[in-house]
Amino acid sequence: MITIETAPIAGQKAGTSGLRRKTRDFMEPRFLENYIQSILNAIGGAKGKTFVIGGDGRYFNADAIQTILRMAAAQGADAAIVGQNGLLSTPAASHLIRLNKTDGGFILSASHNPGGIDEDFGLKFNMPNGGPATEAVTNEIFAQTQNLTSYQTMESPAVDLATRGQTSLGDMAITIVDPVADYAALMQDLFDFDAIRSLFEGGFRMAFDAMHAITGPYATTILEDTLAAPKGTVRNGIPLPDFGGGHPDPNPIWAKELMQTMMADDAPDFGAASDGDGDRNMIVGRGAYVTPSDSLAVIAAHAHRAPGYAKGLAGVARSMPTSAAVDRVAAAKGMGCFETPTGWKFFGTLLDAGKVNLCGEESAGTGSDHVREKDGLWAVLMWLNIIASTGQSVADLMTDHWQTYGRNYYSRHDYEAVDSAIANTLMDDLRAKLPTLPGQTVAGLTVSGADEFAYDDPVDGSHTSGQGIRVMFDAGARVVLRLSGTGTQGATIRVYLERLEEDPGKLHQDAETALADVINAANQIAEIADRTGRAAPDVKT
Ligand code: G16
Repeated sequence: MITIETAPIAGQKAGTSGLRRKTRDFMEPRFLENYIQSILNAIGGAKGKTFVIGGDGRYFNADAIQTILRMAAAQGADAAIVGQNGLLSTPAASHLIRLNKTDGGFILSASHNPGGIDEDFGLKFNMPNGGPATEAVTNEIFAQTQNLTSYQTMESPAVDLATRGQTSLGDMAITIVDPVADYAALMQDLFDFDAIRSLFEGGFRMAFDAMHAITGPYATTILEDTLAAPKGTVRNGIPLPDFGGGHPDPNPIWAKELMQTMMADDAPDFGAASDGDGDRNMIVGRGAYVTPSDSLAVIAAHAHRAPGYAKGLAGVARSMPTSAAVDRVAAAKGMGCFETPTGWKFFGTLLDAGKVNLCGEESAGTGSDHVREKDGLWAVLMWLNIIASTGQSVADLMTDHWQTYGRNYYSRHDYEAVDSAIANTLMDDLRAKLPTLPGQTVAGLTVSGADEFAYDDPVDGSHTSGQGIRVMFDAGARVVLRLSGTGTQGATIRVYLERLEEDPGKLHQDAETALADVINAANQIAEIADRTGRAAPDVKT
């Protein structure tokens, strides 16, 4: 073991999901080492512990893993379980942490952000329950980064990550595992693989866009090799360090080719995509895009069709900016329903306590208590199971759903790379005028309430404030504004727009049209165009 003197590096503060920075920042001397040491200090050291380690394969993934292995071995860790070639999807890492009852895991990913030496990299620590570090641990890691004076590592040649099986580093045992096998077995336990296989054998056609990212090997093994989907169902299935130069974010903007395929006359029956690290998903039927909020609601309504959920759901949870579509299903079916801040880490206590077994977010994340992360392929398999069990198309499932529960029209507008000072002032000024808003009529909508979301965790009692500004209008309309916690450049202002429609004759409008008044109200209240100088958002999803 060698001890290297260091000094705190400013700003090593985790955002919504771990530390995300430009790759070149992570490659600066001591940047990665400082953060790893801060994690190890925050969790009481590495001695005697076993960690899962893997990432989404982006540029610098393998180098970062070697650094983690050296530091863990030098500091007395017992064992490490590493995905072959350093690859593990985020949900597969969560599963391995739980399956092997380890002390947690290091996941290397900046999720849906682009990869490459000039793009983004990230690192997060997951807890022994398989879920992202809680707020308390995250805060402790940050505190450690501010007081660090040294870190411990060792000198050693690089560990061979390409060969499966046992190896070691110093006294630490290392197992290099197939990244896919255990995860695929878990999916087989949860879903009716025979029914889904029959669907494909009957000529059902699907297009899955892995976006040159981590889900390629998982989707190929499960969909094509196990469920008999035709070869070529999985597109862009080889993970690349720069994701082919793309933006591996599964939404209609960044998965444009898939959207074009699905909107064409000869479209397949079903389309789906997943993101850089495999925890996000996009669901699209022939001519029918499903918003993440609607997907969550449909899954809540139909999950009992999958064998792993046959007993029904105890409860559901959604992040605050996610639409209330799932709340309507929960109310109708008598399930518990929870509203949490943005970030999967806030679902952990509810899942561990058995209060909920389905969670979802507007940011294309859906998952259940099978792991403690959102899970892209899980959502895709759930939809396939629902389609196989109901015999309905995606479009028909959506129509039925809206007729039963009403439709929560929904859209998110993102203003990216805004000057941070301008974005912060916009939010500060909006916060200051919240008390004056109720009763005012803006763009024809009357404000019924306005506040800044704060959360009291019903399980561990922790309090989290400053989680987004919400303005509620009469008749089920709402605007939420918050600043993204996952960007690496300036600030991203997210504007979440929603309106409930219960008139059966108005369930099939274009969302932007249906939300026109809400969009106008948001712009007037927050003065977005004036303050940012942007006439329109950069991304609408
Ligand atoms: C992360 C979190 C999600 C969150 C999303 C968006 O997703 O895990 O819980 O909803 O960021 O966060 P923000 O609006 O702050 O950018 P991922 O897929 O990037 O890990």
